[in-house]
Amino acid sequence: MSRVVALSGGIGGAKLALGLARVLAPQDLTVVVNTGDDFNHLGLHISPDVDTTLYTLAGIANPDLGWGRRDETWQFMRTLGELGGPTWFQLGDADLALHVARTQALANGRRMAEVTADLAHRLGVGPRVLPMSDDPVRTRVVTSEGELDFQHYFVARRCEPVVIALRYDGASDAQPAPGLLAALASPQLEAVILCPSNPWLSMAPMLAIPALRRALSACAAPVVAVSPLVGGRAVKGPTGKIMAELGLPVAADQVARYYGDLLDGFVLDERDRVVAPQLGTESLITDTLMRDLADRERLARETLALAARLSRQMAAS
Ligand code: FO1
Repeated sequence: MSRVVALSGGIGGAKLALGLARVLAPQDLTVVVNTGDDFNHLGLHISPDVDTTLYTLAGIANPDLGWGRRDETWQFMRTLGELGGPTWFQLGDADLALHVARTQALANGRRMAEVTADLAHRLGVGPRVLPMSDDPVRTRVVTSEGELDFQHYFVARRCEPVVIALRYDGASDAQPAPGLLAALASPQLEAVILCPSNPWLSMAPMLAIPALRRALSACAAPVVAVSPLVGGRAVKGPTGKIMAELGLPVAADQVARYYGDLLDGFVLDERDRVVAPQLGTESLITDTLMRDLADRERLARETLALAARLSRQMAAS
């Protein structure tokens, strides 16, 4: 059973997942990934956060885009455009092969967790990568222009519409992926890390799965979140914009407040130290910007050290 379970969504989360993968033995880490961004496009089942995580852990992620593969070619997309097909969602040639392989496996009745494990193995990814559920959950964005499915909001509309509310369709009926509840209840578990992903877009779909949220609440190991904001702003993506549109102050303590009583600890960026007193939980103040691999490993080590400190406190209390 894993010593560490990390919950991760998009690009920011995958960076810390890589840091954790480099400081832990493969068998000691399980990365649980959001699938609320999944959608069917061109007849393919596309699972962006899973693929970003797989590519990042495999060392083949596109360093510029943050999604898709490095050294990609675009013959398929170019030709599809010439044939009048939709090009708003860019699919590289090698990335396309993964979507076809996954779609084929799912069509043959294999479940998401099993397909993901097989892809991880073929890509040489050591840690276990688990989708949050085998069941469909879809993030829906209620905006001033009506309700949009996630990729239309995020990619087609570049997050411009004003967000009124977010929904996670299917979450209330979804079950955690096979093995996930056992991992969270395991006596070997030493820490649960909520990676620095957008809480409302990438973490919320996972926390909206009732049995998963209950298991996190009941977890004997410390649950530590890493702030996705630096200096009161998102490093990348719409976290700040969404917080403001939801009427929340764009400040790191609002993230800790959002996770609420799930948290035993919070890793706060030193540029946000002013909000530390409002966190309402144990915290570590450090440089959370992950500029390079060394930063990813350092932040992973510091986050695990906070969890270890909390474990000692919990054992002593
Ligand atoms: N994001 C974009 O902004 N534009 C794209 O064309 C795009 C294509 C794409 C293809 C595969 C994939 O796994 C991710 C892709 N993404 C694209 C990113 C994706 O929308 C986001 O990474 C997640 O859904 C949110 O983190």
